[in-house]
Amino acid sequence: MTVFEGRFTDAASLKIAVVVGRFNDLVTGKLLSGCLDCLGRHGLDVEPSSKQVDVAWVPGSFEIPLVAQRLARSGSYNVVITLGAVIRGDTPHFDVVVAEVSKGVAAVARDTGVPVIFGVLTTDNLQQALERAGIKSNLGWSYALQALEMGSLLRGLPL
Ligand code: INI
Repeated sequence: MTVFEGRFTDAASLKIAVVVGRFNDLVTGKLLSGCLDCLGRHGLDVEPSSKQVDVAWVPGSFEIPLVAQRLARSGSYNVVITLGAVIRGDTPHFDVVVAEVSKGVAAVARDTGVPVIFGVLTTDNLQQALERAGIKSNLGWSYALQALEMGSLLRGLPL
């Protein structure tokens, strides 16, 4: 029996792209900080001169799948992390954006074979989003860990 499992001890050589939405950047900026902090503390180069971790900003979560797809298809990255914050308002816009970004991100991973981490917060209000972006915990950190695990796992799976 072969047990396939991602490791965190062999992940320091992974190439990672992060796609982050500017909409609600009070939240997404904090998710990005937590994400980069985690990657850096696992041995990846997250300095501005890094050739290992790249960051692409998009206007909002709706635009995330297109840019994630381009980066995943480039063959330059082992994993793509997506970061966004969709906060419920008084209109159905929330549901439209959430449906598109969640289905879009899943489709990119399946279509390209590159793992794409879904780091888009969907909350009822700004308070809930901020609690998940640094006030209580920072889910950006967790998304980075999941990226390392998936990058390591995929590298070990048969083609
Ligand atoms: N984009 C978000 O990332 N979060 C939101 O909460 C949001 N709301 O509520 O409207 C949002 N809208 C912008 C959308 O993602 C696109 O950028 C825009 O529609 C242009 O295509």
